[in-house]
Amino acid sequence: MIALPEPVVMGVVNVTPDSFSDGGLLPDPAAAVAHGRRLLADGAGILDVGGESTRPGADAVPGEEELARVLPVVAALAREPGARVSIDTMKLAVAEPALRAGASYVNDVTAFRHDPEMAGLVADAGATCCLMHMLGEPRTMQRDPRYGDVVDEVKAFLLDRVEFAVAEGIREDRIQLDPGIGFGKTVEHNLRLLARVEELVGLGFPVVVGTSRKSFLGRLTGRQDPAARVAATVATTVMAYERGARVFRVHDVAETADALAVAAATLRAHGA
Ligand code: HH2
Repeated sequence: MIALPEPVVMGVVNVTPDSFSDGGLLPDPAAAVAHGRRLLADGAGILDVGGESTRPGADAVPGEEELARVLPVVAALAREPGARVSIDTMKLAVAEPALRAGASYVNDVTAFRHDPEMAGLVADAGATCCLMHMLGEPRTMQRDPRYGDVVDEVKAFLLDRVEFAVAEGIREDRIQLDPGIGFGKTVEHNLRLLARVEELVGLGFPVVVGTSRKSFLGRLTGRQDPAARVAATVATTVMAYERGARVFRVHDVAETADALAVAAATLRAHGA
């Protein structure tokens, strides 16, 4: 058995009125900062601050508004001891001030396709980035998504984006990859990507997985309320960790951190 790296929990801090599972819960920067602090105490290694929902059908948010939502939160959380802050944005005009305010990770769900200059920005800042697969764009991505072999197509896409990122000057050890669970995928596509996550791990970059509370888990369990999908989220997280995924983007940090601690200890015992 290969030794698995320590798992990292990326806690979601959505400063949005309309996110699919927690929109409007953090109405002002103070509430968002308090939430971020709680997630740190619960075991988050990275805090992912976002100001624009990417749920299917979501409307785009103007850059100035997105920036006004996230910047005070990024600045305050980056000052917390031990905090690593990620900016969840596809916009250069948001990522640039966020990096200056202390973020050190850029989570771009378009993998630099929306704003290709983001790659140079990340390279110059020496930040880490997450390159995520998405078929189409948030407004339309869930309209009948089709693939030949979803895993092969996601792999090919991610390798292409790695090539672009490296050509723009980003160091390979600053790149992480994400299959984009729920982004232009049916339930079956999501399950296939999770079942075969080791093929993505085989590309040689840390793999980020974000299943948290997503609708395919509701379809599988019958749970309409996203907040009731925590156990389902934890199940996918532990299985993906065992298959080699490294970073888990979740809303429910305490539950996920506990599950991963037990999973990691069990896997260590197997290798001992
Ligand atoms: N999922 C969401 C947003 N950002 N980033 C990465 N790297 N991977 C993901 O799976 C991912 C992501 C969607 O979740 P959430 O932030 O809760 O919802 P919304 O986009 O509605 O704000």
